[in-house]
Amino acid sequence: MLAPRESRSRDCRRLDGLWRFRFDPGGQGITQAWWRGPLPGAREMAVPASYNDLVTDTAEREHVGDVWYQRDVWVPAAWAGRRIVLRCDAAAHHGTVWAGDVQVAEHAGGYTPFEADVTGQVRCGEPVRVTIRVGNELSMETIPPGVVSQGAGGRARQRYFHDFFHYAGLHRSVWLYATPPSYVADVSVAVGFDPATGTGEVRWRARVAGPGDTSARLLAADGTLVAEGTGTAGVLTVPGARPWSPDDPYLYRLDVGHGDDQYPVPVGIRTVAVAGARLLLNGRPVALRGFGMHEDFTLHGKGHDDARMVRDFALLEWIGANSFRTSHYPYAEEVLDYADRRGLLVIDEAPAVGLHFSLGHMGDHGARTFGPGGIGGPAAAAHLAALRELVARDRNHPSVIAWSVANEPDTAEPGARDYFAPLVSAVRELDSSRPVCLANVATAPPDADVVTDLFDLICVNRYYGWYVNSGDLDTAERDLEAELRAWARHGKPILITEFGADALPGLHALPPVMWSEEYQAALIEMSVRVFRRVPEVIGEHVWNFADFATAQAVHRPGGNAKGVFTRDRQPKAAARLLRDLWRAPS
Ligand code: GCB
Repeated sequence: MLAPRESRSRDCRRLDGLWRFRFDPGGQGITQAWWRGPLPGAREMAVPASYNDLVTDTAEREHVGDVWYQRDVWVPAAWAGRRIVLRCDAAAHHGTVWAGDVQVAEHAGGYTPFEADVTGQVRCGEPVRVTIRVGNELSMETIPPGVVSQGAGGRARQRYFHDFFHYAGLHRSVWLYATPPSYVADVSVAVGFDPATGTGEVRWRARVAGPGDTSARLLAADGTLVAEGTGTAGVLTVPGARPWSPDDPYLYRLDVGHGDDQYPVPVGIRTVAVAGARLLLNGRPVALRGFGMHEDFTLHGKGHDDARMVRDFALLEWIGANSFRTSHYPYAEEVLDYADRRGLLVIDEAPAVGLHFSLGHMGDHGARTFGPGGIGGPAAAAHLAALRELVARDRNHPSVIAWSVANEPDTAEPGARDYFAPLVSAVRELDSSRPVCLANVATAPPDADVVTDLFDLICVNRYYGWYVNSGDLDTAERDLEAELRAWARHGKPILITEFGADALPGLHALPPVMWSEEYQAALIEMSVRVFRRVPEVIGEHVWNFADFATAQAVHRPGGNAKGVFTRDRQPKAAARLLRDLWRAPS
């Protein structure tokens, strides 16, 4: 689905700001048709933002069920005769949208956009009432999964198996935008680059609607025309192409035209491939340095925030990182646009997290994940839909170098193979140009895991020195190396997608002990030393970039403290260590 972008033919209005808002603990909104008039008993709520940390009442912060957002929007008179679209970038985790009295869209999944043509429901020059119902209930049929139960006072409680707070609300912008009646509906771009000749290739395929001619024009960053073609699909050759890379994130622009419509797609010409145990970018081995991150910030929760994003990228540059994983869900499109421009390499992850019901602190010891009563067909269908939407949304971003289909599912269970094999094939069919991976969990080591051969990269999350060998970095060093050498037998590149330790900012200890800033730094230093000894290891992503909110738990003081930056984005001791390691000339 195309992101809203301004062009000579398109007008976009972000509907950010204060909306009328109401909790719906009794689920009356539907029976009382709250969309038919001004939302009864409404207060105001900020969009985009999670609502959870903006309220002062526990039952509201931890509310399970629907909330309602509403506002009146003026439809510009100048939009008469145009196609008008209402789009929601993210309704976490289930959204239903009405324009006036008419339901125009419904969507499951909290991290991908959806939209509706509302031309027939609005009058130009008049306001339209936009109402959005947002639900946050998880089940065994949703991705991620969760369980709702009845607590004291008849209040619903929700339990989930992932280690980040289940924020909810309108986390990203809502838009009203206009295009000509004949328009570009979708564009997919595939690029090629031959390092030997310096020739680039840009293949485009457009879906269009309405009468008109279709064309594609590739422009250099300074606006000069590089190549052009006509029709809904074609190949443009770019002799002497300037390839996109972290050192030089050069972007061309592909203007796709149809009738009077014009849609601009930023294009980076680059290739990604796996060759033996190497990951190649533009034909050259690349080593990944960076983090698993979260969309998480004080007050905003998971609400997209440009200011936070700019700070995060400034810190990534400061510390010498070249990559990150969108753990554990697709991030806002603004983040990928920015990564394209800043030259960050992104592992783009589906929101499939917590598919491991027996995992220590998150689940019930011994519980099965895949099969009756657990994850089965409906969850697989939701997972497939999430993957389709992920690839459809993000495939044109040069920054995206791999798809991660899930984080830490129980891949030691035999049922995991039947579950994942079709999903991996589907992703490959949707996009054959990027490696596919899955972040492996510690309970599925090389001799127990049943899915690794399905993937191009071996991604492992490991906590030697923290959850195992707690406080004993010497034994941790031995055991980490032994396990990585076992994974190396697959002959594939290994990326450590998580390693790290909690550190309470300001807690110091000499010699280092767990929870101190020094211990976190020492564990990271030890781990990196091991990674450098195993040639198949092509990258390291520390868990986590910054401290983040989680569900309340005895081992989560104020949330997860594995950030090398605090939640307000100031460095802990480990940040300085990483800066020295990653910025040192190699
Ligand atoms: C993991 C998970 C991540 C957690 C982390 C931790 O393995 O993938 O979501 O936050 O461990 O800190 O326990």
